[in-house]
Amino acid sequence: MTASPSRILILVKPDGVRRRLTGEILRRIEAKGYSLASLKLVVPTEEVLAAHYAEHVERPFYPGLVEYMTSGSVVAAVVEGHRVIEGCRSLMGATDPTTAAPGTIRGDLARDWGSSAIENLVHGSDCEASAAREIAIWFPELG
Ligand code: IDP
Repeated sequence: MTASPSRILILVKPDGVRRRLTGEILRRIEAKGYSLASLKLVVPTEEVLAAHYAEHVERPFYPGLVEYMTSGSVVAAVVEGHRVIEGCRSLMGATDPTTAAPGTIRGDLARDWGSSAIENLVHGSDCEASAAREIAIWFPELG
């Protein structure tokens, strides 16, 4: 018997949508073998971001992060598959795109533009608990 698939919340951030990389980012995730379960285009509110980035609200870079994340549309997706969190985190690469490994989404497609928030194209939940929490924030209709 196969274990039930894990889920992850993926966001193509505003720089990814603006640079027309949504298809490329989702293509890499699908090409790896994971499945899209839900998908939508949204302009996030500050309330959604405060919930999503609750661990960062007190950090000095938070105002810049909100400015970045509300600068345009975001594509939100629920992606499924066995060990999908590890798999997508590996595809995404490290937070800092300057040093993210070549071959990863951030390493291949993102760079530092000198802005106050690190623009790195994509978000992916870092563990099962975060994924459940973030999916409930971005897709309350699935609850
Ligand atoms: P992750 O997205 O790789 O999981 P987190 O540490 O959860 O990284 O940070 C969330 C997001 O906040 C990052 O993807 C990046 O856009 C931004 N960020 C993180 N650290 C900094 C920083 O030191 N300066 C500016 N922006 C940051």
